[in-house]
Amino acid sequence: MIATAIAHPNIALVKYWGKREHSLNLPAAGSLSVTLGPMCTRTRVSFGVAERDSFVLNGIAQSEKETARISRFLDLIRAMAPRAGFATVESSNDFPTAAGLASSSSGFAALALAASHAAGLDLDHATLSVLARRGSGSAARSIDGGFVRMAAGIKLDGTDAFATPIFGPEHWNLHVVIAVTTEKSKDVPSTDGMNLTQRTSPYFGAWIGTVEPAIETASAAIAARDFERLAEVAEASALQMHASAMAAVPGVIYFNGTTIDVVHAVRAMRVRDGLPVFFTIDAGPHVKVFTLADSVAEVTRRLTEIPGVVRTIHATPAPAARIVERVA
Ligand code: 2P0
Repeated sequence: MIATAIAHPNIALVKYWGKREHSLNLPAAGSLSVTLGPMCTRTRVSFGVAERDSFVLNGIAQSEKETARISRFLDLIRAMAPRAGFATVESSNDFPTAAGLASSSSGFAALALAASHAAGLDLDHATLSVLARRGSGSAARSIDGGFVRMAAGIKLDGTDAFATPIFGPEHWNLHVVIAVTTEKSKDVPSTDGMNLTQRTSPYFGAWIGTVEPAIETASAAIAARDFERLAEVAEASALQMHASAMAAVPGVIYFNGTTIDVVHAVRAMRVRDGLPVFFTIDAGPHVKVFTLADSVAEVTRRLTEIPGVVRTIHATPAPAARIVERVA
């Protein structure tokens, strides 16, 4: 069987940074995100036609190391569908990896959906989100569209650590302008950065304590379409996450000089000029700037003028991951 799935990346408004268990990839706390398009990952999986797993990304056959990560993930599918043999996986992102949009989020969401369908499995929503989480924590959230809440869960087997959509993409016409501050890919992979933070940062416990209250505040702000309230809680979550990472030994610093310049420019736009705008920053130097429809052109113009901003990418809330081709 062959199946092709599409999934969109997501950006967290309340961040995930730390694990309560490593082998099942269980988050230490919840998170809250918005799934964004039009950018997406498209992944085609066929089982049973090859003598080993193969993985082609953006037209390029991937190394043994990259393919091994995919094989370990496919083993989870094969454990549920023993008749599924080796797989051929072809995936493409229609956005650059260096854009700072977590390609692992859309990547493992698309792979979980395509591979489970190709193996003849019809998994329920929670099981699919749990499966995507095994590939990458943020991928659990890209199974859903719109505004999404991820639960940390308390069970040892991780069956309660999955994402749930809280509002569809149509609920709030938020816009995101990503200020790309370098074309280089990041130095410290997020898994390594969060593990080092958890092991060595004296602020890690304090960071974890901020997460659940921030999720409650952000959910209420999204429900009420209260931009100012969301701005406050989202900027705080991003800075608190980075503060805990910077306090690791050695400190994990994802910002470059332009990152800081963009942060100050966003603050000036909001406080001095009254524009609806706030920032968030992930495990890389780019700044994701949220705004509303009427201000997209002005915000984009101002971000583009900042020295060091290489280009901008525009995104809006997008739908859930979906199957687009199925061949028996
Ligand atoms: C997030 N990030 O909530 C946070 C904020 C980056 C900064 O989720 O170890 O690639 O594979 O579960 O999902 C990136 O981490 O980590 C991430 P793993 P993942 O979006």
